[in-house]
Amino acid sequence: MAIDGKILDKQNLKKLEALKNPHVLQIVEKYIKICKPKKAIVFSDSKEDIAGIRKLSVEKGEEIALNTKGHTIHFDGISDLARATKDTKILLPKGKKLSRGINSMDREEGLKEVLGLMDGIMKGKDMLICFFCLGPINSEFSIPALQITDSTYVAHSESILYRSGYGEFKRLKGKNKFFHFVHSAGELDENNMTKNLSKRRIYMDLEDNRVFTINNQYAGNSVGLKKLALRLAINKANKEDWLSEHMFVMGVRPEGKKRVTYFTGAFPSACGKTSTAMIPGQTIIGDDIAYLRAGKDGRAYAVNVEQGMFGIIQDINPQDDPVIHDVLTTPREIIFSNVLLVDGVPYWLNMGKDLPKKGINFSGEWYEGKKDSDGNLIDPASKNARYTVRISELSNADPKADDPKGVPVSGFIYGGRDSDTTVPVFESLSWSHGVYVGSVVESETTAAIIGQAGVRRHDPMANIDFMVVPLGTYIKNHLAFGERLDKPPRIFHTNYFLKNNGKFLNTKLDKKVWLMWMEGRAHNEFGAIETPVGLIPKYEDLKALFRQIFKRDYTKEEYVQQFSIRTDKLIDKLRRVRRIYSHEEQLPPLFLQHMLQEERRLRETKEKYNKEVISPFEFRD
Ligand code: SPV
Ligand code: MN
Repeated sequence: MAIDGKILDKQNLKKLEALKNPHVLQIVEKYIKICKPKKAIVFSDSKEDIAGIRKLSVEKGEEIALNTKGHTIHFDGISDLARATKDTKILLPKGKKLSRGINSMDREEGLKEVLGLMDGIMKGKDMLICFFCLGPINSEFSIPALQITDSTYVAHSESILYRSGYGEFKRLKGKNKFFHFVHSAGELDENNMTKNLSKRRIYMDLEDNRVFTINNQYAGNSVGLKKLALRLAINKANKEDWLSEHMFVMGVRPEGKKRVTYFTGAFPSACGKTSTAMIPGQTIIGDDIAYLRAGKDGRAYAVNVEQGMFGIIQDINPQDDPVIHDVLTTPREIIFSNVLLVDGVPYWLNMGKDLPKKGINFSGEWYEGKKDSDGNLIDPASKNARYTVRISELSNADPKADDPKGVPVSGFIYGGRDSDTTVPVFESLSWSHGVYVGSVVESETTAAIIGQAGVRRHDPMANIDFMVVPLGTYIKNHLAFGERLDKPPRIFHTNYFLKNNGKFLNTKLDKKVWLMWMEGRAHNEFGAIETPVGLIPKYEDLKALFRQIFKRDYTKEEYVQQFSIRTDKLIDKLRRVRRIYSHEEQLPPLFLQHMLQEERRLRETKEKYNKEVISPFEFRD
């Protein structure tokens, strides 16, 4: 091989050659030539290699060791605290088209630009070459992934978040069936934060199953296997009849019943996804990304693509999230990112105690009252500050978390952040209606994406940011997936954020009741009331569940406030969604039919009852 022995020494070369994969060698050779690192280091799946990544990250200063054993902290920099959607583009070959609003550019042009910017980008740095596996190893779901990066933080995060894939690459027997990711944090400042943010680029090349991402550190942009691989997998899944989704996977375990019912759930960022997967008494398989395939028994099977969590830390306190709080405050391998650091201790927003008035954060030295260059006050910790930890560290990890077969899924849950339109929980009328329900998810934006917070945004299946195929194709694939199954999952929709006069109508804990109602529905244990938008719970069932779970009264007034059907608001939402879909070519007729039928049902209902807000009790006759 034509790689300079000073850059890739014999020992490292041996590890690469042991994979017996010419494609891997070619890729490494190519990017050593382009990025010009000082040295290239190959990481295998040995314990020493994996532990070595963490050690290197602390030595290089990309992470700082904290007082608690195993804990480290990393900062991304003030303008790199979330996913950079504007800088993220799909490289489109000539003649191909995507849905409106999906950021793309000509493939040839994009490749030329990004490869140009990558010229010498690793000068003076080490190139880290790591092998991971998306999904459990040695399974129908496995996709091997090669990560090339100059960031020890990225490599370390991936060693926590993903299963080691060195063995998977050996199992490839020389084939090129893997994804690859080339990342560089670019030049770093004195605090080890990316300097050249104006040259931040995140370019997806679907043709070659590869992604280039440069001049960034925030994991949603830099960690190839997370949202970058999700995009490549959506493309692959849509060609191969399976699903790649922005979904948690969890085991629901109703008290007193000896059973577990698996659910997956898709929610836009910061809309209660992780907190649903972490509801006390249940078990978690994954909190962010799932692959789903049709099993031989006619059911849908899901795996967690990851093995760790990159969770939002804001609001985690001993009362609301006891399990995670305990994990975050005891010794184990954890990376904290973009929290406040004071004397070796991490602090985050709403952690249940007062925060110090000065320390180190993503802006460097921080003190209360510090302002950014636009004159806005800088928070002590980012609203999108996160923790990275292995799921196996959690006491509620599901025993089937790594099962190569996956788990059979009984229900999908879609949810958004909606203050005034949809009820807290409902079930779709059928699989195809459920696909429609998922496709019209809307959410008020949050801090997980750079830009304005609080704007209503259409986010089909909470997957819009990662949509690399036309929406019509994606929806068609969903419809077909369910049609192939004898027992498709039931599809539910939740909204934890309904308000009245600015006040939330539900507590954070209420979602456990909705979850148990959905679980019961999956076993035909509860009836439901049919409304124009879907099936809603009966008062008696919720009353009994609130009593059983929280030992509290659930009043008829609460029920009416929460589960009334707001016809005008729902028609407004339909109008917004219809406008978006009117630009879409090749939408499946069945999907359009559901849209029209739902609007007709809403209008007829409004007319029949001669009012716009209809109490759930009125639907009973
Ligand atoms: C999300 O925002 O949906 C996340 C975090 O899970 S990120 O890695 O930024 O996508
Ligand atoms: Mn996510």
